[in-house]
Amino acid sequence: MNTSLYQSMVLARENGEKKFVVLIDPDKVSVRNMEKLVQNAVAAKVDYFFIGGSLVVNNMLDECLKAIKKESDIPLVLFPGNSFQLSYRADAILFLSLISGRNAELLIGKHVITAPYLKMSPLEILPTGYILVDGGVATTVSYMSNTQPIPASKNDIALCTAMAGEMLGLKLMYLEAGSGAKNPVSEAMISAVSGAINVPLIVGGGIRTPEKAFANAKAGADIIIVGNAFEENPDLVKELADAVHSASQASSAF
Ligand code: 1GP
Repeated sequence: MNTSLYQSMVLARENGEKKFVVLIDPDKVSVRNMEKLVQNAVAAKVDYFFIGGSLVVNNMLDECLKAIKKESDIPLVLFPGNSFQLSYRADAILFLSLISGRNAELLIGKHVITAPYLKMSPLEILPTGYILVDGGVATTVSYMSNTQPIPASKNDIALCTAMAGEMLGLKLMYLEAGSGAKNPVSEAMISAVSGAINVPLIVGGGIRTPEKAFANAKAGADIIIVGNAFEENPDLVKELADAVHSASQASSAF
């Protein structure tokens, strides 16, 4: 089984090197905006694209992946909101288990259905503990998953959830305040979770400024993801990518 992308994430965590991800939701992004976003991402040395959304109802996924591949070599990781969002055109897939929730379908049910497809696919599988944290507004993912997020101030619950996920063998943890969150995950929670696990930590939801992206990376996030902010302004990519990369151990302060 291919593990090259995962190895790059583990190595980066070991070396204190921070990674930046641009999230593209094929349903939300216009073709013009996407072209601009991809060009900006290449220029800003973005590390990965994550592709997905809670709905993705049209057949844009394949088209979107094809269009991005034409313009860049940045690895494409599927971030599926449901089990229909699969495509061999990507390089890898976050195999998400919603471990902050108690919805059996999203802990293991959907995985049973998609396992045979994934077994035959060339996609690198990234088993990921998906941890929803209250971001101050009702989010699509909370509604669609029929689960409650972890309260924003309960660092201990987030920490124990991530520890349990790692003990169960999950290879990445994803602290998620939800797309468009009013309050992104706090640095205190990021630091508590990062210090308690040995696997790479992804953090996203509601990050809009280079200062917050930098602070999250310094607090212990290994991979920072931003989506919503670029739908309004694709030109923010460089500022945010530079902020995250400058939080790497060897770099000077932002
Ligand atoms: C959502 O964490 C991602 O799943 C990104 O959130 O769109 O708010 O940047 P934003």
